Amino acid sequence: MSADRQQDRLEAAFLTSAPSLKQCPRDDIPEIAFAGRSNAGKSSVLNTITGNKKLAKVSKTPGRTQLLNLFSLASGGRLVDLPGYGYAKAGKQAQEKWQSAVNQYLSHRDNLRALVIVMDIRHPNQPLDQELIEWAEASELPTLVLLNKADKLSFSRQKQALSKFLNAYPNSRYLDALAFSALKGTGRKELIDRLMYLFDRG
Ligand SMILES: Nc1nc2c(ncn2[C@@H]2O[C@H](COP(=O)(O)OP(=O)(O)O)[C@@H](O)[C@H]2O)c(=O)[nH]1
Ligand SMILES: [Mg+2]
Repeated sequence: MSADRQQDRLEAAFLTSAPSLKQCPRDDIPEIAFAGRSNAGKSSVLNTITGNKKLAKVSKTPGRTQLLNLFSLASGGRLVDLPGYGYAKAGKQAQEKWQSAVNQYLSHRDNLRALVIVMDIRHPNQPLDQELIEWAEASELPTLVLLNKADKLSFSRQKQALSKFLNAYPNSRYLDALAFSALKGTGRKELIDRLMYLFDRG
């Protein structure tokens, strides 16, 4: 991997979709997983850091939305797009399926290095987000929250939302957050640097 090389986008290619942990490829390459409520902008975030609009198209393919979508980075490492949670129209069964696939992956994937949780900055820290954050903290898994759609708020409101969010977790040692805008590119460079750092520290 290339700690010394500054990157302004992560070159990525679709690797495979897996319905559950069992069908995931061998865990010999470090992975960083992306999670979040449906519509928070997870696909848009992946697009903006990879500079590839086709990536999200892959995860939007009907039937693939309930799958774990894996992308290989040219610089080494993989990004894993986890199925979005909390979609109101998804039935109870679909929600349970999400939970079991995601729980399995998060709990047992040995090459998982970090978690990125995408939230809408206007409605952050919903119950399922909180559950995931508390689980990650207990698991000592580095977690970066993106308060996405920051372009919807003034700069001072963004700062406010960010401190309010972080103040909700005063004792967390593994959590950090950034105001982000997939639309405007806010936080993009910082996210790429942090991902590279998380991969490099192995
Ligand atoms: N204003 C704004 N809209 C965004 C941003 N990111 C995503 N969206 C919009 O939010 C909606 C859901 O985005 P998508 O990436 O499909 O969310 P996903 O379900 O989490 O993958 C789409 O209409 C996007 O265009 C952002 O940073 N700013
Ligand atoms: Mg998506």
